[in-house]
Amino acid sequence: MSSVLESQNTLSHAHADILALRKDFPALQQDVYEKPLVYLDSAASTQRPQAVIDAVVTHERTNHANVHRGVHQLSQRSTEAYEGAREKIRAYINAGSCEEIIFTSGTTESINLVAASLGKSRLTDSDEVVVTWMEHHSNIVPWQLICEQTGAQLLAVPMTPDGELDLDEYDQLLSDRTKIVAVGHVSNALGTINPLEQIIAKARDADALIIIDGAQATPHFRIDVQALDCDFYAFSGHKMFGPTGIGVLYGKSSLLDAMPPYQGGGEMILTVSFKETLYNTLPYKFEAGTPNISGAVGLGAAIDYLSDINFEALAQHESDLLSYATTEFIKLPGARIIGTAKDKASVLSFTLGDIHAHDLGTIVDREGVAIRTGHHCAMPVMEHFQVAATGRASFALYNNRDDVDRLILGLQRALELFA
Ligand code: C6P
Repeated sequence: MSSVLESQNTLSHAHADILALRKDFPALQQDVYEKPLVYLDSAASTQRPQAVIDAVVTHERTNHANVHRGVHQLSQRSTEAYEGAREKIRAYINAGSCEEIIFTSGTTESINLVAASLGKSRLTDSDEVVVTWMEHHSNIVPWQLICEQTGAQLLAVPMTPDGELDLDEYDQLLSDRTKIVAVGHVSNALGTINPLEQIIAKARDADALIIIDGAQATPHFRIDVQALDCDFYAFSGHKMFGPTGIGVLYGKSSLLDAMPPYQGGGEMILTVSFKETLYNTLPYKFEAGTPNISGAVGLGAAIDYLSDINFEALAQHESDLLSYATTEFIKLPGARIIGTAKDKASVLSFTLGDIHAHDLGTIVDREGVAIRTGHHCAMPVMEHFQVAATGRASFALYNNRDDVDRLILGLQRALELFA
């Protein structure tokens, strides 16, 4: 009994620590329209803690030079910082080696890299690629492009009315023609958390490679790529408290080694001649040109920041926010939640009567509350739910119940205006 109490006390202490994190984010300390800013658009991009801002500024002020190219002091410092960030990311997601961590500009580029390189080398017109109706366009269009080029077929797993993947249909779609399964960990438009263990196990049974779009998972969960046993995992720095223009593709080294380069240029080669060009070793084979060095350093600092967080307390905090927001939202007349999966990350996607989502967004913005409105780059999701657009409030570690109250007040204001 006392150990249960002890662990509850530890958790409530850790929860208090989560609530205290808000002060680390300078952008959240400002007013907009003379009201304190409430930022509920973290699924589009999270705010950055001071530690990340400081790391980027320090790098730009004192350590900037190109990486891997110079013998001089600044180039060495810059290379150390850049490679240091790679090692932090490797350790954080438990990848086997730094060869498996490719820096990209973000999730979009990571998926395009796999689709172009793996697709070109592996797909034929008798093969199939399986995605889902829940995907962000970044995990649909790159596959459409490579299927057009190779003649492979693109199939999509449908959703249930709640916005969960229909796993029976997934079973039906898998066959010995399936070469690649590409699926999101968490839906940006619905918040649905997909049962990756089952999805990956079924892909393995079909002998298909599996790539996970983790853009919306990394701000909420600690990822262990070896425990997941996925082949590729893609994510973006700016959705996990790091800078924009930097992201990661994790890939198993045996697969990356066998894949052709994605882009040609400096850094990705060992030797170049008109007779023969030899490509660099991993991960550099996939990092053509001068990379986003301070972006990588900033992402390394975001990883340091996340490493200090108690993820059990964070999960409890975000689940409390989502259930409070859901309870308060459905009291409003005309409230409809889009996406009611059993397992959801802290995303509330909704419509309110006949009020257009863009009007809702504009009105709540005037009340100091930032939400996203539109199709969220997930048009098949909108088609499934037969809506043109939704309003989306997405919560991160720095939000609290007061933020939810301000959102509800803003939505009440919209109802008054449209009454
Ligand atoms: N979703 C949103 O508001 P980039 O732009 O490459 O960092 O991430 C693309 C991307 C890929 N997959 C998922 C699941 C995503 O949510 C996103 C970005 C933002 O929902 C912008 S559309």
